[in-house]
Amino acid sequence: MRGQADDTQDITELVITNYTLSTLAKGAIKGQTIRMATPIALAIAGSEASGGAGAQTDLKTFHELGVFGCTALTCIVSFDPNNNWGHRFVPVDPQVIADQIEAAASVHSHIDAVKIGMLGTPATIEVVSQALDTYKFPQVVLDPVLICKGQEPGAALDVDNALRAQVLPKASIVTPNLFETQVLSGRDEITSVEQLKDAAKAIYDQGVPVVVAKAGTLLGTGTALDVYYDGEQLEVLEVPAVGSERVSGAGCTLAAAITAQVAKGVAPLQAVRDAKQVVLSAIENRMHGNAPFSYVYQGGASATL
Ligand code: PXL
Repeated sequence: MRGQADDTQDITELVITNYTLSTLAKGAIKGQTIRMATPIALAIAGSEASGGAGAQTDLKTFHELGVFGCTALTCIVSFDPNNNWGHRFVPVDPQVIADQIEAAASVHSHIDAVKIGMLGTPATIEVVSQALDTYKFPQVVLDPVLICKGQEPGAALDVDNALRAQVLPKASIVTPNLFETQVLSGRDEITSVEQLKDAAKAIYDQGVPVVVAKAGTLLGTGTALDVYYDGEQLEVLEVPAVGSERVSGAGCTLAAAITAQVAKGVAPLQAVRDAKQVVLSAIENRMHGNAPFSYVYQGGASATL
């Protein structure tokens, strides 16, 4: 009976593959077989050559969750094996960033959600902020990576201020880690769940509709703990901690998985719950190489051939 033209047919009998709520609403013509558009997510993020973090991680996460991924690279990070694995950081020319966003937004008929990762310089923040105004993407998930190892410490404050002023107000969801939560909320210290909740509310008060303040394992709860706040719901989300060592790319994976889920039309709280499971799996399947840190792998659970 699937897809037969018949005006008694219920919409639930239609063949529906991947969909977003908006395309479902536009395409749902009673009695027709319809193939819904694949959700598309754009990562505006840095390249991290080893593949454990940044745009490479974002793409793998989108793919794992059935979302078509595209990227606009903001910087090139190369870990330095001869200098304590510091980050060699090269910003991409702002015009080239604008060109990439234009290309992605023009090639695709729709972009359902954008993930913003490492921006790194005030000039990059400026051009990304302009692009958000131009393209008005329906969902913007901001992972507010403030600074990376190897950048000038003096540059940190400029990046922090520019991000807060120009990109934070355009985000639909923001996912700061404990340090970033402290900086964005202006709190001196966050050592308890109550303080984390208070800081999440302070960031929400700056105009971000959904705040996911991540403590990870740092509050000593024995879990990976995040606070979710959307102005109404205040939830403490916990999954079992897998060890206590920091795994590179976990934050990128969380924000990318949230992006993929909201691109499909999943509501924010559920998207964050789903994303925590994705991160848990990526950490359980983490890789160990020659560097003194491990790094997430999103494909470990799904490889079958
Ligand atoms: O995990 C934060 C991060 C984000 N983006 C890029 C990175 C890193 C950390 O190394 O290199 C490009």
